[in-house]
Amino acid sequence: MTVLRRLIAFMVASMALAGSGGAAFAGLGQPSPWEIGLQQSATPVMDDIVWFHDFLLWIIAAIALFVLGLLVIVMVRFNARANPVPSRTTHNSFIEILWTIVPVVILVTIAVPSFRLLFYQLKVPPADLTVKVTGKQWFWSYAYPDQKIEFDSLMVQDKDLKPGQLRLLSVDNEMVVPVNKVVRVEVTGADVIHSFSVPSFGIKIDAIPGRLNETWFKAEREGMYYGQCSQLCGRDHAFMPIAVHVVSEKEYSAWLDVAKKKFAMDDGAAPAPVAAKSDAPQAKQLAAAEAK
Ligand SMILES: [Cu+2]
Repeated sequence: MTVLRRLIAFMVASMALAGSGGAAFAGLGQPSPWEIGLQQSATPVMDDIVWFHDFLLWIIAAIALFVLGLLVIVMVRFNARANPVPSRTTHNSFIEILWTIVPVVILVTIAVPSFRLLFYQLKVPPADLTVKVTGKQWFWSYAYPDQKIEFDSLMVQDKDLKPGQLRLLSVDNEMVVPVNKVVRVEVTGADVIHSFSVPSFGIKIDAIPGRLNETWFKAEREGMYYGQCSQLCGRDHAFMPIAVHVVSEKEYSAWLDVAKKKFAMDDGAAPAPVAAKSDAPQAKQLAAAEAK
């Protein structure tokens, strides 16, 4: 039995090491070298996801250790040498009831917080701000319908990287949001299916052409948060990063002032018809139809 005890001690020790290492290696808003755990959380939803992940890890570890213990007992005590005359037992009602009820209890224990988390993620609270995100081949467009801003966000190429910018993650125009505000994110695709995902916010939602998906986040810490398209969408799938800059209320309104001039939304007015005069009504009609 000392072998079993040592084995268990070793497993527990390595698990504790992995657990603490994961927390130390995880970056805020971005991946880090040798990262083991999840990226650090910046939203209440991600806090819950991290909690649920750790909760499951303990349950899984306990089950794995229990099964390992049973296997070791069988191997040591019931091998042909140690136990030459096998027992002919085929039924044991008590154990049969136990191995039916215990898994049910475990599953219910997992299901309750799991569903609670699912509803928390899916029910968008009253939002302070709406951002419409459109996935395109191969970049993201952000629109702030209430502020009448719209802009594209393209990855910074390797040769253009400035000090402090991250390869494959930094973009020319970040999505900017104020800290501690509920942001409703409406997500759609313009060409193929993409997926809008920011690990530190605990959000990942498909951007599907012809459909408007909805999610939300409330970033509680200022900083840069990166994500990537998470749905294979073609040649440059790996090169359409997501960068969200969470700033103070003051910085946000300063950014908004600049952005309103720089990224003013096309208000959908029909473009001046270029067709010949006689075709003008037709061209207008076409333009009006397009605007719709
Ligand atoms: Cu994509």
